[in-house]
Amino acid sequence: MSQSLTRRRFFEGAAALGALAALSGCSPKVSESEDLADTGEAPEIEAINLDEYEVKHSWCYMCGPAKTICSTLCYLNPEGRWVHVEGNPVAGNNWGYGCKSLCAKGNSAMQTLYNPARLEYPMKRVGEKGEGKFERCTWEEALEGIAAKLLENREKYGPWSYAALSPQQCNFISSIGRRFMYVYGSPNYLHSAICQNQITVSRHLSIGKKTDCYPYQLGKTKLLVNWGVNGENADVNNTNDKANPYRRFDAMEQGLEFIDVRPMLDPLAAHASEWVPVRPGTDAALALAFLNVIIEEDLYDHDFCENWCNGFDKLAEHVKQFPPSWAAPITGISEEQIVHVARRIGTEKPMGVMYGNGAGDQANDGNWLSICLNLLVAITGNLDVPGGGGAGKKMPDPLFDTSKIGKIKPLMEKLPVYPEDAENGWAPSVSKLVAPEFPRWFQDPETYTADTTFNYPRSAYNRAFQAILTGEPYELKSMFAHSTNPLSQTRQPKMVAEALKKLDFFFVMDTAWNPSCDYADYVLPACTRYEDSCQIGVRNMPEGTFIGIEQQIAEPLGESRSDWRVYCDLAMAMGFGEDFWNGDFDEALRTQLEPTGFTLEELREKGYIFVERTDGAKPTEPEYQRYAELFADLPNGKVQCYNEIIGGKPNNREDGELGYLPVYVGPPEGIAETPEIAAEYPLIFTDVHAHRLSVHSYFSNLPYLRERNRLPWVKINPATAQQYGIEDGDWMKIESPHGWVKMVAEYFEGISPEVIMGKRGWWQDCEELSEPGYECFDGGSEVNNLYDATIENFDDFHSAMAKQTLVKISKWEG
Ligand SMILES: Nc1nc2c(c(=O)[nH]1)N[C@H]1C(S)=C(S)[C@@H](COP(=O)(O)OP(=O)(O)OC[C@H]3O[C@@H](n4cnc5c(=O)[nH]c(N)nc54)[C@H](O)[C@@H]3O)O[C@H]1N2
Ligand SMILES: Nc1nc2c(c(=O)[nH]1)N[C@H]1C(S)=C(S)[C@@H](COP(=O)(O)OP(=O)(O)OC[C@H]3O[C@@H](n4cnc5c(=O)[nH]c(N)nc54)[C@H](O)[C@@H]3O)O[C@H]1N2
Ligand SMILES: [Mo]
Repeated sequence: MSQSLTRRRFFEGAAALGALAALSGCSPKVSESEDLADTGEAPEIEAINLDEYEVKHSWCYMCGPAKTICSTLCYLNPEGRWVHVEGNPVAGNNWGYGCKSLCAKGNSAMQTLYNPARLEYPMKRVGEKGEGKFERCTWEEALEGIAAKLLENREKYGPWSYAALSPQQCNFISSIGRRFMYVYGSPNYLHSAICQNQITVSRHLSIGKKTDCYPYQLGKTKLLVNWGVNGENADVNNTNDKANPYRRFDAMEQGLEFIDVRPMLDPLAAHASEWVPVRPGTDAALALAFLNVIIEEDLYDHDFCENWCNGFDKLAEHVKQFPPSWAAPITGISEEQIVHVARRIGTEKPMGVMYGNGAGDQANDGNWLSICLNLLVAITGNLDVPGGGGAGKKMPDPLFDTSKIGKIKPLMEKLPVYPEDAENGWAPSVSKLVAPEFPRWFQDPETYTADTTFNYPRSAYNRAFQAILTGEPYELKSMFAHSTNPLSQTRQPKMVAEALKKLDFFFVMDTAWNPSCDYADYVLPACTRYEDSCQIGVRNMPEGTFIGIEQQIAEPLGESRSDWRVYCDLAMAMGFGEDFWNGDFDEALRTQLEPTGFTLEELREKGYIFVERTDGAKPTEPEYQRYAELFADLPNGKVQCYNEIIGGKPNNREDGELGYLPVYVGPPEGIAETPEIAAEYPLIFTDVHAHRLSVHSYFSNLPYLRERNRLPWVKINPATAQQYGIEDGDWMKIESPHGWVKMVAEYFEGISPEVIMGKRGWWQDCEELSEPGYECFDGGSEVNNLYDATIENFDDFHSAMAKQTLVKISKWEG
C-alpha cells in the first residue's frame, strides 16, 4: 500500500497518541496539535512482547455505539487487563486491507472500559425531577417498574404516547428498539432531524435513489467540491466512507483538485485549491448563484438537460433572480469569486460534490440547499460518467451469504393501521406521529420499501419535545432516552428540560450519567461493546469476505448490561417474550448467522473468520450513463429541476404547501437577513459537530482524548478578539437573542473575522485530569443554548433546524 508523504503527515497530526499509538506501528510521533503541525519527538517506550498477550477481536465503537466499522485486535496482559489495541489488518478497515492504524479515539478504547464515569447499577429517582436524587435499585425492580408504567400508559393514553429517542440512529434502536416500539404499538421514533437522513432524502428527491452527486472513482475526478463536510474529523480513519481524507490525498496525486466551501479553514481545507469561506447558513444563496452563472453563461450540458431534466427551463427562468450581485452581500463571498468558482464547476470535468452535515442537515432551508448541490452536478452533465457523480466500481459477490448479518426484523407489521392511514395511503400508524419529521404523505409504504435510508416512520426530536409543552397535537407520556443526551443534543436545552419535567414517565439507558438522567424515573447502566458479544459485522473486499463478532474482553462493570439484551429483558417483563426470542438475544444472532454456514459458538471462539478470495474475481468497471434506469423512479423519469415529488404537497407542519423550485430562506438571524438584530449582535456563530477527539458530546471523559481537547473552545479571528480585549485562552461570554454560554477563545487566523465557531457538548468531566464538566443551560458551555427553536423556522420538508445565529461577545470575568 502506498503511503504518500501527505498521507503520513496528516495522520501524525490527526491521530498520534503517545505510547499506544506508537505501539500500533503506524504513527511514530506525538503531536500536541490537533492541526497538521508536526511537533514533538517520540517518547521512550519500554519494549513489550505482545506475543505473550492474549488477543481478542472487537469492533471499535468510538464512532458511535452499535457501529461495526473498524475491526480491532485487543491485547490483554497476563493479568487479564486490556492494555493495547490496534486495527485488524485482515478486516480491510482504516487504510485498507493490511493496515493496522486506528484513529485517536480508537487508540483510547481501553479507557472506555476502565472509566470512573461509568454507570454501574440501575437507579430509581427519589427526589424531584431535575434535582438529581436517586437510589440504587435492582434490575428486577427497574424492569418491572418500567414495564408496569408503559403498560399503564398504553392503556390510558394509547400506544403512540410512547417515544424512543434516536438522534444518532444507533443500530440497536433502529433495529431491536424499533421492534420493541412496534410490538408496543408506537410509530414515534424520534430522529434528530439534523443528521444525514435529511441530506440523503433531498438527494433522492432531486436525482433519485440510484445515483449520487459524489464521485466514487476519485482517481478519475478533476474537480471535487467539498461542501460543509468534515472528513478530517468525521471519517479520519474510515476507508469505507467517502469523506476519508487519505483517499483524497491519493487522488490529488493523480490530478484531483478540490474547492472547500466552509466558514473555517479546517485542516483539509488547507489543502484545497480554493477556499470559499461562506457565511454560515447562507449556503443556499451561494448554490443558487452558482446555478445562475452556469445557466446564464451557457455552461450546462444541453443534451443532458433537454433529455433528462424535468422542467429545466423553469429552473433556468427561476434562477435569473439569483445573480452573483444578489448572493455576494448575503454570503460574504465576492461576486468575482462566485463567478470564478461557478465557472470552474461548469467547465472542469469530471466534477462531483461531497456535502455533509454543514450543508443541508443543519440549515432551515437545508432541503433546497441539498437539492441545488445535486442539481449542480446533474445539469453540468457530471452524473454517472467516469470520475463523475455516482459511478463506482462494483465489488464481486461475498463468498458466503451475508444477507442477514446485522439485521433484526423490526416487525413493522405489528404497527396498527388506523382509518386515517388507510384513507390517505400512509404507512401504518403514520396518522399518529406526534411531529412528522417528513410530511405524512411522504411517509407511505412505497417510500419505505423503495428506500434503504428512509424506511420507517419518524417524528422530529425537537418538535416532539415542544409538543409535550403545548399538548399539540397531543402530549407524549413515556419516553426512552437510550444513548442520547437530550439536554445537549438539540436546540434550546432549557425548553427540553421543561418538557422533561412535564413528561409523565422518562427512562434512560447510558454508559455514563448524562445531565438528562436527573429528570429520569429510572436510569439503566449500559455496558460497553467490550463487555459482551452482541454484534456481528461483515466486510466484503476484493481480497475476501470478513465476518467478525466482539469477543468479551471483561465482565460487565458492576451490574451494567448490554444495550441489546436489555430490550429482551424489558420485553419479557412486558409479556412480549414471543417476539423477543423468549428473552435470549443469542437466538437473534443465530438467525443472522444461519445463511453463512458459521455457528455463533464458532464465531465467538475465533472472534473473526476471513474467507480469502481464490476465484480471481475483481471489482468490475461500471457501465455509465444509464439514465433511463437511474431516474426510473422519478416523475417523468427525469432529474427534478422542477420538483414534482414535493411541489404543491403539504409541508411537514401541515400548515402550508411545498414549492417546486429552490429558494433561499437563510438563517433565523443573519447579517444580511436581520440587520436590526445584527446591530446589537454583530458576529455570526455556528459550530462544528464531529471532532476527532470525541463523538458527539461524549468521550471527553477519557484522559487520552481530553488531554488534547481540554476546554470548551471557540475559534475566533485574533483581529476580532483584540477588538474586544480578548486574549488567546481567555474565557468569553457569548450571547445570542436566545441564550448565552461561556467558552474559551482560541485564536485562529483561518476564520472570517465576522464568524466564531465552537464545538457542541461539554458536559462531561474527566476525573483523572480534574477537568470539570460544564452546564447544559445558559451560562454553561452548550452551544445549543444559542440557537433558535421556532418550529415555523425549521425546514418545512425535512425539519432541519439552523445552527447559525448572531451573537455579541465580551471577555468573561466571572
Ligand atoms: N470523530 C467523530 N466522528 C464523527 C462524529 C463525531 O461526533 N466525532 N459524528 C458522526 C455523525 S453522527 C455525523 S452526522 C457525521 C457528521 O460528519 P460531517 O457531515 O462531516 O459533518 P460535521 O462534522 O458537522 O462537519 C460539517 C462541516 O461544516 C462546517 N460548517 C459549519 N457550519 C457551516 C455552514 O453553515 N455552511 C458550510 N458550508 N459549512 C459549515 C463545519 O465547520 C464542519 O467542518 O460525523 C460522524 N463522525
Ligand atoms: N448544535 C449542534 N447540535 C447537534 C449537532 C451539531 O452539529 N450541532 N449534531 C447533531 C447530530 S448529527 C447528532 S447524530 C446528534 C447526536 O446526539 P446524541 O446521540 O444525543 O449525542 P450525545 O448528546 O453525545 O449523547 C449520547 C449519549 O450516549 C451515551 N453513550 C455512549 N455510548 C453508549 C453505549 O454504548 N450505550 C448507551 N446506552 N449509551 C451510550 C453517551 O454517554 C451520551 O450520554 O447531535 C446533534 N446535535
Ligand atoms: Mo449525526
